[in-house]
Amino acid sequence: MRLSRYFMPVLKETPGEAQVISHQLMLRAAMVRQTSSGIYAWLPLGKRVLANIERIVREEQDRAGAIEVLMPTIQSSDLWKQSGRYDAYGPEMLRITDRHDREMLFSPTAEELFTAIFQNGAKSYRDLPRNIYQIQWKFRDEVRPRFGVLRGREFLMKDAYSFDLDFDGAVHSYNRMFIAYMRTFQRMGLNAIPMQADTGPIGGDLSHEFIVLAPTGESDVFYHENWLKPRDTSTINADDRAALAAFIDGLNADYAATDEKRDLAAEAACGTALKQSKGIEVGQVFYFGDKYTTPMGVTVQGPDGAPVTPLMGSYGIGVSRLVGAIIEACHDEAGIVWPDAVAPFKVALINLRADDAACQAACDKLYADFTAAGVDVLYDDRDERGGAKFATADLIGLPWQVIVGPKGLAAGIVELKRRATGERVEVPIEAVVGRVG
Ligand code: 5CA
Repeated sequence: MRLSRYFMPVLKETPGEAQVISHQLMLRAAMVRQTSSGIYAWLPLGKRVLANIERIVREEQDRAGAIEVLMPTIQSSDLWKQSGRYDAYGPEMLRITDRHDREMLFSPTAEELFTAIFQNGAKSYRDLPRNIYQIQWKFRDEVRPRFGVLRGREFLMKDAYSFDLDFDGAVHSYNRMFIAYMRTFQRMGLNAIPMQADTGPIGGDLSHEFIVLAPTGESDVFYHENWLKPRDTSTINADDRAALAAFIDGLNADYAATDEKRDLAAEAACGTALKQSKGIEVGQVFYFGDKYTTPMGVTVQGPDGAPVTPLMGSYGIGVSRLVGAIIEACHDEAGIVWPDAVAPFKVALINLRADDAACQAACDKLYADFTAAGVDVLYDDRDERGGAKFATADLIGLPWQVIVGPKGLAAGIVELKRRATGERVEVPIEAVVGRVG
């Protein structure tokens, strides 16, 4: 993409409305604009990051055996009355009346709808276990939307729902999602710690929140310092029930709990290894058995012909919240420092002298070569001072900067800068695509 033809209205000043660094940087880097309280328009750069996060979430869900669907955002109130949540959900639910005076709502979560769709398609024990998910916008009329996309009213969520025949199967489904979450967040460069958590309006008796430590986080969390080291999940075979359960038990042996679930005896046992900090909840997994299937009358025919009530779990990831959470974890004074896996482009190609024919020709060729090699490049071909281009490149935080100026070019050299370390090396112009590709 040529910057001269892109839509990236970066801001020089930090907008006064933004209190936390991720929100400030997302506004300055032209990733989002607020259109109403807690509701955001995603500009091109933000949209690309969102799509990268979505892709990683989708790949790990698919790998864990979950099946993607897409449900509507607007739902009828009928199912919610059946489950008993229509009144219980309270003012966070955005209620809408259609022209025929029917009560509708904008989905804040989708247990009821997934349960109904599943009921409609699953008849026998052979149709279980299944885990069905979507990546879809949700709306919660939060009392205090704040910190940009970290607590929005409209936000993008991955929500998955598992259906099992028995408790052991349901725990295995929970464990599969647990390990998929560890892998998902690790791929984004995050250390998200699974913590025992309260279940709130979703319900149930078993739940973990996945928390990224950050001073700006809204959750107070308590954990054993072992959690500060990332865990290797690469060798776990998620199809092996016993091995997976043993691995997760091993992880949970290290204490980690949110404020509501503190265990003072377990904390005392941690001694000086106990840590306390703030964190951002990027995902949550729940097991709630028949909380929805029983009131909604869902059964399938069991192996012996008798009806069985499926047991359920649900599993959420805050896809749009992750954009902010990653920036909270990955930035410096100059701007964002994207982990490679989610960066909106891999390379910023900076022409220091747009008015110099040789520089322009060399940059045009590099742009074509990167593109041909399948590397996403944002080419700063604007007629601007070098200083302004460097500042923009640092602000938007692409992993690599390729800097082309007349002096180096005369010697066949360009500069390659790694954004994360600031390290700069001189590279022969014909070698640079291979160095980052
Ligand atoms: N149905 C369940 C799981 S599918 C559910 O709704 N879980 S949740 O309430 O924990 O939400 C899932 C994830 O969405 C959270 O972990 C959080 O990362 C994200 N999320 C929740 N509320 C907001 C919000 N107001 N703004 C941005 N992200 C949010």
